[in-house]
Amino acid sequence: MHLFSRRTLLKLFGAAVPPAAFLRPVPGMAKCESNSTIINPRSFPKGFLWGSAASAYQVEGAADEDGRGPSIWDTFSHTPGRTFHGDTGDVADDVYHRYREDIQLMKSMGLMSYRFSISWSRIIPDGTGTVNMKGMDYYQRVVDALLEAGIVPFCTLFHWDLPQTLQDKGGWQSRDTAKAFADYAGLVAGKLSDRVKYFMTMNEISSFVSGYVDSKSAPGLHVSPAELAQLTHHAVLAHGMGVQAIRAAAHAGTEVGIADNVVPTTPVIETAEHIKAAAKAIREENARIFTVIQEGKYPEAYLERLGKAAPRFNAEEMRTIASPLDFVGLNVYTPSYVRAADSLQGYEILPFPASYPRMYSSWLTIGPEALYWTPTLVAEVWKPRKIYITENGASAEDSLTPEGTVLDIGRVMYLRNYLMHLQRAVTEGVPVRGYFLWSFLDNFEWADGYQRRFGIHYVDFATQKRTPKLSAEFYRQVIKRNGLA
Ligand code: PNW
Repeated sequence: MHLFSRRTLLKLFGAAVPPAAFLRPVPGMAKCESNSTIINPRSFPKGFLWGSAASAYQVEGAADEDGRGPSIWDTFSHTPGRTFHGDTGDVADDVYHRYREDIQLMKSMGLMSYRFSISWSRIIPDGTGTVNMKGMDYYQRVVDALLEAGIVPFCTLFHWDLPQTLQDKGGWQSRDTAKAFADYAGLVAGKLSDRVKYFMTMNEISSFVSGYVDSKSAPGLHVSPAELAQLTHHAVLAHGMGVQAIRAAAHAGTEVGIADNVVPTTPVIETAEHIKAAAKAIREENARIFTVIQEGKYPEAYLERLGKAAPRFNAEEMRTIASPLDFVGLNVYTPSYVRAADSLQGYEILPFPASYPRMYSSWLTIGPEALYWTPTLVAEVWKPRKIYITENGASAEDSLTPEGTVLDIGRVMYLRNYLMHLQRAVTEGVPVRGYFLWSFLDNFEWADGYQRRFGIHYVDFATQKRTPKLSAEFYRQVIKRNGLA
């Protein structure tokens, strides 16, 4: 199969140029006016949505309040030895009580959109059955406060915090969990879609299913490859059933998508052969999640590789999994460098050398071009209607200076370079409509606890005081200028 036309390949590899006038910097000035259009070599299209993202368990706290039931992350973080320092999300950023002030802070820096997630067990404490209206009311208040501040809410329905009661019944190993998720998703969409236009079913399926094969995330189990393939199938099925339930319950005009951390295949050198290899790799490497959601079938190579461990499925499930989406959300942090190989597969993913530059998480290797290539290849291979970058950001070992500021120039460096590459993609016509920086506040970084900070606001977890970092000022300027210069 030819993924690229000759013309596209030439565009990508030879003359990867948008209209020359747009690209050419104007000597000595950042901007020049022409026919009343601002030509700025570093700007984004008018209406580009600048946002920030967070998730319920990482920021809310109030773990035991107003009828919330426990989730697998409460259980996991309270199990000795599971998280750094024994940290939990019991209090986190206390956003449950402080959301009004935080939304004011968002407004004051010009943030246009906020991506938050809903804690399933706050709304339905046991995962199925009785609805906890107090939990629902909290999200109603959050949405109202966002709208009042002129901030567009983007709502994720599942960001890893499965109700513990459902885990006790098998969690994602049980197909019933998919049905429970769809019921919950429909319920929330019915309640919020009069004011929330954008819903994402799930965040990073590959990350939360990894909790069934490693000890670093909830539920911290060790299942067989066959069981992993089957439970991952249940998760993508839950996504598809969720899409249908949201559409059935939501007001007209509601847009539905997913936030996925696709394997971000990036050609190691920008030549035609490596670009082609990266395009092949993005389909194959995302076989069990993004590819099946886009195409409604598992690639042959994936099923062959698994052999007897392949998931069981039927045709109707496959149609459900591939329910059409209004947008796709991509979480992009790192590159996976690909080069062409003389093998049946046609490509190989290169390992990172030990000395490769990273941010303050061992997995967070730096490769700004990932924010060009991931949306570019996704657009090329699957042609989604719209793309949002639903997460991008960096961890750092931040500390307050004696003057009480945080000079996180590492994070500023990271963001500036990644955004340059996003701008490159958008300028070439890749349909990216917005960007959500992870994260507005330092927060509970899962098994890494509070040690690895991702916020553009520093949080003193003893006092809950928020202090803007230099990166908050950087981002404020990006938003204000709708670009990098
Ligand atoms: C994402 N990796 O997680 C999540 O969506 C957030 O909840 C999280 O806080 C954020 O990124 C920063 O970590 C990831 O190992 C965690 O490649 C780990 C990886 C990727 C994403």
